[in-house]
Amino acid sequence: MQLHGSYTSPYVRHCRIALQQTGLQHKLIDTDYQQSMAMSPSGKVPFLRDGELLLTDSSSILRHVRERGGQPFWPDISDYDLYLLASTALDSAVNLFLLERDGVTPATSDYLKRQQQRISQCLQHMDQMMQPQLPNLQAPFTDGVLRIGCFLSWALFRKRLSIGVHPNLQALLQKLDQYPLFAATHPSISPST
Ligand SMILES: N[C@@H](CCC(=O)N[C@@H](CS)C(=O)NCC(=O)O)C(=O)O
Repeated sequence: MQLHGSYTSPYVRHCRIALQQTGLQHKLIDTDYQQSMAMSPSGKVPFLRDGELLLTDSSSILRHVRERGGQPFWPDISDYDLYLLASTALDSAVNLFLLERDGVTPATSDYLKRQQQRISQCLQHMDQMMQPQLPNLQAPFTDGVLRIGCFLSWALFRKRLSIGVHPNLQALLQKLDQYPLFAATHPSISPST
């Protein structure tokens, strides 16, 4: 299997962790925006090639990897919802980040203000949802928890949020940071560093 992506992408990170957890043979191919636009219809990373199969989204990649690895894929509906909520917040945060690079900010767009509000509300909800689960959180972690962790870690790396106001999410990230597969895929770590 060939996973195309960048070392900083939180979506790619989640797929890399799942691939490591299953022990399936794979190769990560560093792919930039220009290459992904030419090689995948969505023009986004990650995308995965497995023989003839092309998968263009981290969700289908995760399902494929878990199924091939004989691991359960979202057996719990609340965990699935957390995964989707974290992905919604992450999509909005990446969107704001990339637009800001082009000089477009919420100051001039009501839609982008809504994106900001969406991220805050998702964070608040995830923080509440995590409180009762915290004592039982342990490796290898669910896909919902891994997605929240990949989102938070990326957002902190890019200085998109301060986590102090979300103590349960902070505790979740601390636990994940002690998990070797999570720690080894931090966005600051690329093959050249
Ligand atoms: N729904 C996609 C989102 C992937 C995504 O947004 N990837 C970003 C990198 S972190 C990207 O390639 N963005 C390129 C662009 O928006 O032009 C997934 O889950 O794989």
